[in-house]
Amino acid sequence: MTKPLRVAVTGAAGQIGYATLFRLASGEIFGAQQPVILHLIELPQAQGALDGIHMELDDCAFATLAGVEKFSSDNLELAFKDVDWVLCIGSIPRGKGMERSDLIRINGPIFTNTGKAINAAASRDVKVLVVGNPCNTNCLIAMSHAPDIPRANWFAMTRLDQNRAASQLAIKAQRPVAAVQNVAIWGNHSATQYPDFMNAKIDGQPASQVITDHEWLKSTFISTVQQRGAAVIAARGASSAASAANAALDTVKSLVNPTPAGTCISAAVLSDGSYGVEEGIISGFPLSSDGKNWKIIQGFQVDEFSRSKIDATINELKTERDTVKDLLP
Ligand code: NAX
Repeated sequence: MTKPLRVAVTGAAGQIGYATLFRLASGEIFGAQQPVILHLIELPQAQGALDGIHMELDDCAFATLAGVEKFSSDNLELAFKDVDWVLCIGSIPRGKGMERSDLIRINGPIFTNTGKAINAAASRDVKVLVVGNPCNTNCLIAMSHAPDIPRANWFAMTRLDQNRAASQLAIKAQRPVAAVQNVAIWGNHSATQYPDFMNAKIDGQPASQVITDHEWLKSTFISTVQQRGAAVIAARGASSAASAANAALDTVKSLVNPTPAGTCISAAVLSDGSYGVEEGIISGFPLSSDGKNWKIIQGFQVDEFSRSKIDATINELKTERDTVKDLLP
């Protein structure tokens, strides 16, 4: 029998965590022949909710679900024992009147502990996807505290931005979203991110040839994607949940399967200096995977307009890194 994969989800009882678990258990992400053991991790006060989720997982009778284990976040070494994947979703969301820098200071220590525990207990080949915001900088903190885990195994989530951008281009071009490919998200998962229409393709043609309203591409398109999270909150009264869970699962699927030629995956990874992005920060790049290893795709066009947008979002990431300097070993 195939050895089960152990997949840990922090914040498992939260709205994104809840929307993630059932699809992880169903066989959709790792395949119908790959058993999965879920490690559900929550704050001590949310353990009751995990019991309910466990019942629901049992009630789905998923053939690929080989086990459910529940853990409190105050014993992370136990929670991460031998795990192959960690989805770091649990964190404190931004409250009213809270600045981004306040959030970094509140959530930063969570990721210090997360990194240390992953380093101590997880599989040596563990892959980590950080969703909890500010996800790029939280990923940097956790990675910095896990010196024994390869740097290539750390990701922060920009896939929701990529999916949002692809949909906006499809709507504008009046084409199905499947016709839109190669959309990169550069920099930070924040309102400074740069959704790159310059290298995007629609039906294999440059998006800027299919969509001739270049003013729309340079202004409305970018700001719509940058502000989409806030627009969902304003309309729904709660932040993106199912779409965020979907994006986390899309990220995992895209990394464990080969990337089709002519397309890219969007995720934030440790910069190696590609495209002039300062080394040592976690930035969104266009990636491709062979199903095991990924690389930053080279050769994307970066003109003066894109350069200024990329520089702005990288500057924000540098500021975030400086805000948490004392949390980086
Ligand atoms: P919820 O508040 O619904 O759920 C968070 C859960 O995490 C709660 O159940 C809480 O008990 C738990 N938690 C808090 N601290 C924890 C810790 N130290 N260990 C384990 N669990 C802990 O938030 P939700 O809507 O699920 O959002 C989760 C995170 O995703 C937030 O930080 C949010 O900002 C971030 N997002 C990131 C996105 C991205 O694209 N990267 C988009 C969606 C989302 O906004």
